[in-house]
Amino acid sequence: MELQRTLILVKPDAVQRQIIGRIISRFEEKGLKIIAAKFMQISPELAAKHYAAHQGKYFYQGLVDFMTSGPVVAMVLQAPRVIEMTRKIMGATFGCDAEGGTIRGDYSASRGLNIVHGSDSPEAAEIEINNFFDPSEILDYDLTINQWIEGKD
Ligand code: DAT
Ligand code: MG
Repeated sequence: MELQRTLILVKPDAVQRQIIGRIISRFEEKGLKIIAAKFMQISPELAAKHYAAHQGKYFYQGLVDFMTSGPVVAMVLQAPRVIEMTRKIMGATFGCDAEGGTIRGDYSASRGLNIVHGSDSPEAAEIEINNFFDPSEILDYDLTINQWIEGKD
């Protein structure tokens, strides 16, 4: 199957709550391959690019303020259908609505402070990954356990 990539951000609320490891573990435990990762501060310019689709909405300024309020962990994950899988693992947008068993359902009781970002389409993923990572930071190594995760179909 065709490989997909997605941009995942462990948001400032998760960093402050010291649950970075637990959030990354949700994706690792699923068997998804991390091909880039860094601890970084999002600038107002980068936040504006990343959330360009939400510019003008009532929550936009609060969202940018939140995302630039402290460091995040940015990652690129790669697998067939990784966007669909990560969106399911993350859960509904608002933590207060998200199902138990999802990251947001288990860790967020808020609307906007929802722990994690994941791209919502292949087109968005390509733009978002380019916004956050230089191609030299993406490492497409061989994960030998993949034969036991993806199978042959
Ligand atoms: P998602 O993060 O599930 O892709 P989104 O792209 O629609 O959701 O929105 C981006 C972020 O903005 C989301 O994670 C939380 C915040 N947000 C969205 N809609 C909001 C609203 N109505 N009120 C407050 N924050 C909102
Ligand atoms: Mg989104």
